[in-house]
Amino acid sequence: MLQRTMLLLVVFATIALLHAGNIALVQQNRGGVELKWTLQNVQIQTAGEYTVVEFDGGCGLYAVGRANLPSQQTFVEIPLDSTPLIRVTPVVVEKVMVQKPVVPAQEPEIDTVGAEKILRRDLIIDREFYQSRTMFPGNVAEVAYQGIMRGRNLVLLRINPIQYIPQTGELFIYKECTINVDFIGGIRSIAETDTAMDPIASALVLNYAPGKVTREDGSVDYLIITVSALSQIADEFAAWKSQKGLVTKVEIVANNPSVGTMKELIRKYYPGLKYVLILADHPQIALPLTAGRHPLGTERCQQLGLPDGTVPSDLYYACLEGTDYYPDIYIGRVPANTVPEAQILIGKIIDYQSKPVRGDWLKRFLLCGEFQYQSAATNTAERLFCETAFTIWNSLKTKYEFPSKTIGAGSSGLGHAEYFFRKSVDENDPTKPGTYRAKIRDAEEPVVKCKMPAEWYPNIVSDATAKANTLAYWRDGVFLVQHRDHGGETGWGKPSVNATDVANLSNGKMQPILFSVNCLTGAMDYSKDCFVEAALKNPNGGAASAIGSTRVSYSWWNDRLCDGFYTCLYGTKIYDCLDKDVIIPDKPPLSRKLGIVLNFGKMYLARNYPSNPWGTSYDYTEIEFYLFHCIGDPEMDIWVGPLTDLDVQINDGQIQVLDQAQRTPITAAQVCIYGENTQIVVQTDEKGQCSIPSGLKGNFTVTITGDQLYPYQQTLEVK
Ligand SMILES: [Ca+2]
Ligand SMILES: [Ca+2]
Repeated sequence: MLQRTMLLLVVFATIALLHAGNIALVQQNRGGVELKWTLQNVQIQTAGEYTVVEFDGGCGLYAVGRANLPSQQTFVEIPLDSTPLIRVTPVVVEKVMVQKPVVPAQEPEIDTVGAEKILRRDLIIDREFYQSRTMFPGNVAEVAYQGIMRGRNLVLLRINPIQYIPQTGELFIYKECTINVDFIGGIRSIAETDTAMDPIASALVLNYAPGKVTREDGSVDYLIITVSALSQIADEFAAWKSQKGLVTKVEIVANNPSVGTMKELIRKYYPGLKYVLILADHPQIALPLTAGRHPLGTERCQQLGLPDGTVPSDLYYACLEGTDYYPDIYIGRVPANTVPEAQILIGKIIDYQSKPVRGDWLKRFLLCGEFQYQSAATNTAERLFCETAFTIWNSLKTKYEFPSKTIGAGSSGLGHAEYFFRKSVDENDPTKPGTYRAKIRDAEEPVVKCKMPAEWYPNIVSDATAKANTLAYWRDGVFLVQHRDHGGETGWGKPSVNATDVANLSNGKMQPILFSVNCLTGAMDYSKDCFVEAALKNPNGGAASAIGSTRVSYSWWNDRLCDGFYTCLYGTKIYDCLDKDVIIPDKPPLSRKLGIVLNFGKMYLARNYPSNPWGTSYDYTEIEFYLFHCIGDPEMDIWVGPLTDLDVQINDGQIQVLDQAQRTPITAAQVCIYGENTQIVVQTDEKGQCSIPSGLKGNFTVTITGDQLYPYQQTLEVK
């Protein structure tokens, strides 16, 4: 029998103090996990006709038309062969009465250029819901989603600590409870997989255990799929990957293979397979349209000039286990139509990885976006674009050089004496979500309760100025381009940099990685080169690889996605998403590999932002998973600063790797000895040393690589 203690406090209040919710792991055994939920306080405010309820780290449920109550989520791993049973034991529950109805969730805003002028959006209210006496959402803890991520059976556990009876205005607030997730029917244990997705699981899974499966020798790490016309370039790329130490295989398919053929081909190599690269543009190898319908629907998609409501996506090929949308491998596409295009695209990727240009361009970070203001308050943000740029700058300002004056704004947004980020509650439109960044909302310095720090104001300039500065800064060399704003197939909203601009950039071999986090700029199936393709196919500049979306994507969701990218690239010790209760263990950088950064961003989004499962088919998180693509090599390390040059000595069967400048040993560098039908991969030890296995004879290539190490390569003759 469970001992149940319930303390029911009745509090009549319309405003309470802040703040935080927290899920903690209490214990785990073979039968399940026990968690403790605590919620210190809840913010309840009246705004216009509505009541807005929030707590730090909480996020609205987005059941469109119904009360947008905050929830919080975490991933719990359960054995592959078990199902979860959730039990909740409440300890402290408080009751609050509210006079005005809790604000109804609306469809989220989209990041498409000009969409506001084209699409009319009526307020959606589910009247039947607001007259109901049924407790909503109904379950204090529930399985929000369940999916398999490469052998890990992940339960997305949602805590709904605020329960609401719409007709009476009663809110029941669960301030403390014990939550058990029992594993029913399983005999296996968790983490029965390899380490390929440990960077993601280690940060996002509450009961994380490292992967413990070792794959068989010879299982393929990296699969390149291409058409026969491009096979020679695929082979050149495979040679580089093999030298680096990945077991790499090229598969040739007939032009425009069926989706089923492609998926079967990939399945042949799973579960050993980690990376897939599709070397061919749409439709030579078509983007699958199997991702279901866009939440906007066919009619509204067509109003925006799109062919229909489909969502073309390579994610379909990465979902190999389960019936879920959690990818099980890292996938990318190099969208070449012809041999010359493939030579440019693959040539840039190999150069980036094998012989990057040294210099200060690796310290220059191009950050740009928009200050989109409210029509009722033109010095206050309507979206989070500018805030997301600020959040990135705030964490990285001491590491890099940033441009100024690259945040574009319309004329009414210019020249104000002070500026504000988006507030948590918009008095002018309480149905629109506010900022989720509690540290911006509450901070005294430098951001005073949503006010931008004064040093940030000068960044806000006209679109023409922002565009000129963005292009000039890019041309002079940057290692990363971060854009968060609106987009269309052939360009950004603000700064209004377009495909022609990036096709003509002359930044030469200083090739950045491009994070184009907006709508449609990665529409590889567009009739011409889309924006991202134009940047990548530029032989004299542009970018080396990118992340971009194939269709219309969502504000707030896209901002969370960016938080995920930077959490992966820099770790929580450096990247602060300014949200007080997105609790991720203190982590160093998790991975710099482009495909891992993308998958991490998506899983981070899934954990921190709910989809919409209440009676509609719209799942905004799912759509974001399908939209965003790695357009380039998923295995490439993103250079995030000047690289460490290596001093390598090879003598008497021993390899010694030192930091050339510091003369200190480099540990955990990957050394690959390749040739004579042999591929040997070893790692340097704490002395920076490793041995060449005895018995080798012939001519080999020695390739030494590692995160932020300048790649080293030499030939080696063993007699
Ligand atoms: Ca899966
Ligand atoms: Ca294309």
